[in-house]
Amino acid sequence: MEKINESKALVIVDVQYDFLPGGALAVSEGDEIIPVINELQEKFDLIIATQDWHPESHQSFASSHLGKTPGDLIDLHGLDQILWPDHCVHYTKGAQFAAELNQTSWDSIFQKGKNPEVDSYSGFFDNARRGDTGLGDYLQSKGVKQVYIVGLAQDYCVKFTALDSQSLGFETYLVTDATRPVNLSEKDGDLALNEMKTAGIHLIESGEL
Ligand code: VGL
Ligand code: ZN
Repeated sequence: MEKINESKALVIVDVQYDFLPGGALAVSEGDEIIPVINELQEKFDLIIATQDWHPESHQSFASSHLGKTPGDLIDLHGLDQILWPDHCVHYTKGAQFAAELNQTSWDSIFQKGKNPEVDSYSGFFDNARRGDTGLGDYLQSKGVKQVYIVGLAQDYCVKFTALDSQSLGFETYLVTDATRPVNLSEKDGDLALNEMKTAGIHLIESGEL
């Protein structure tokens, strides 16, 4: 397959067991994107993965707050925080990448969510926009101009990664058949698509690449 020139990077967001069917924070049909991503990878010379990587007792976990359950909303150090089931606890199986996902051509992995006091949906910055994973500088140092985003979940980590990518000046593409929403509310996935489109992110299908 023809490789796209090197100014393009593929960013694979959080394709980890806890976000797949049977996982702690399962995205329905999340597994269906894996073959699509594997085929897409052949078209990129630069491939990056992000990995949600939380310590036990992360403050985004409902279990860290007495009397709270997943889906509850709290104020966490001044930021709205949705509380999640325990997920992607570092070094556990749930935090591992799906074995079916081809990892042989990956150039780098950026972990996020390590600070227990702040959640981190984006692969670039934490939700307070203080912590920086280094992904932006890394892409810049490689001469990347266009960033293609795939992975989970469309309405959280994919959306915020795409919005940060676009705001950092990368021409950003969301590959819509290579992502799925968690849909805490049934319209969340569609709302996320609209939000990304409004921000100037290109919505494309894998067949267009
Ligand atoms: C994610 C909620 C909490 C995601 C990660 O990868 O979309 N969502 N942590
Ligand atoms: Zn998380």
